[in-house]
Amino acid sequence: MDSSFKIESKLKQLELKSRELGFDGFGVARPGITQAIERFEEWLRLNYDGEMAYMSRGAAKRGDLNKVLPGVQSILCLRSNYFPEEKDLTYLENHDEGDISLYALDKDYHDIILPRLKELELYLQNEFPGCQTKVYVDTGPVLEKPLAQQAGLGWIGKHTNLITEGVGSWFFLSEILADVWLPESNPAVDRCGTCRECIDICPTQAIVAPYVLDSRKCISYLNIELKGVIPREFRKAIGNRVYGCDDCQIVCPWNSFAVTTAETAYLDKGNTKALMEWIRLDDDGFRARFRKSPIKRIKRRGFLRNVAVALGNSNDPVAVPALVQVLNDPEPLIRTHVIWALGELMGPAKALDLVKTHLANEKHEWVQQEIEELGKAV
Ligand code: B12
Ligand code: SF4
Repeated sequence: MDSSFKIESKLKQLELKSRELGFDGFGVARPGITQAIERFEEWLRLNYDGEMAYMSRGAAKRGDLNKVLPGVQSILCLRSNYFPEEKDLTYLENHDEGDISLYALDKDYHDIILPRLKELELYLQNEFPGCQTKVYVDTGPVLEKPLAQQAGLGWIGKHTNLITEGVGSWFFLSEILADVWLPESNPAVDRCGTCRECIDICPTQAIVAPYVLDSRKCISYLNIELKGVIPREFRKAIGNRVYGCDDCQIVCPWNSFAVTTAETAYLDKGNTKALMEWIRLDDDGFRARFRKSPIKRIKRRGFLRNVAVALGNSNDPVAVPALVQVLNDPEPLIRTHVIWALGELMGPAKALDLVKTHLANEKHEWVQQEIEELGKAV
């Protein structure tokens, strides 16, 4: 068995290796996070996961990491800064541009982080021959935030993102589970204090209590995770956000410490954000533009659904002809939101006339319902 001195020195080497690979935060947690698991189960009971079935499907594993990696003793938690540029709430006034969350401006972080994580895993396996490991970034059945808090990487803020003192919250989390014992770090302490900026700014009141998020109301859920129709009650509040939402983090005072990432894969490469161009994207155009971006996940139909909502919120009638062009789109999800957008821009009576001429034989229930709603507003 290794002496504790040897283990400490191996841990130091691992941390150095992680820095070399571009990780900017490193710590070790034990698998037992009882209180977080209880809170997670309560969150599921309240249906705050909405339609993210993978959250309840993976609940048993999330609640017991032994089911993920038998004999797991240590979780190596890692932080990766993605902060590309300063952002304030004035983006909301830019009605002809769609807003993409800072984490998704360029390359997909899963593709950037996973190979590095695997390299670090290999390094760990060489240091501890025969050890069993698993690596995850975002998509694994792992409660990443409470583990990272235990590993001293930061505390879960009232907006429910992890915040690091002197760093902020613009980073990704990832981890290596291992069946070897590594000395654990000191957990981070909550420094939110009396601040409630994130709760008050949230456009949809999704932070229903400090530290509690009802995903069903969060714009990041509505425009990324939700596959179907965005409930009408949230469409105005979504504004021009077409992928995710950053507001609760923009107003967080701890993010005044954020420094630009050294990782060029996350920087804004100056691609167009013009809603009028995006609404015209066909399948090939969408694939070509977003092939390497996390946005590919929501496919053209999800993206154009969001673009239609943003155009509906633009107050700019110039968008009407472009929207009419996709009124007959084969995807009912797109047709539905285009009808809503036309109602917002033209008024319900004119929009209804137009829609009736274009979609006289409409059969899909989502679209029929949207036309009905327009009729009710006349
Ligand atoms: C599901 C999910 C979502 C859902 C739900 C978010 C959520 N709060 O859970 C949606 C789609 C809304 C979402 C949105 C976003 N996400 Co997300 N998401 C996840 C995912 C896959 C699981 C999170 C989870 O387990 N939720 C379960 C619930 C129960 O957790 P929770 O809300 O944090 O609740 C905990 C605490 O708040 C606490 N708690 C509850 N009550 C109380 C009471 C008190 C008094 C206290 C102290 C604590 C406390 O206990 C709970 C359990 O630990 C993780 C990746 C992963 N595998 O972990 C990424 C992850 C959390 N997401 C991430 C990101 C970047 C985002 C967005 C910022 C993206 C964007 N810009 O649009 C937004 C942020 C929205 C927000 N305000 O949280 C990052 C966060 C990085 C960070 N700094 O924390 C993660 C870690 C992905 C990654 N690998 O980097 N996400
Ligand atoms: S991401 Fe946006 S909608 Fe979601 S909790 Fe934060 S401010 Fe609210």
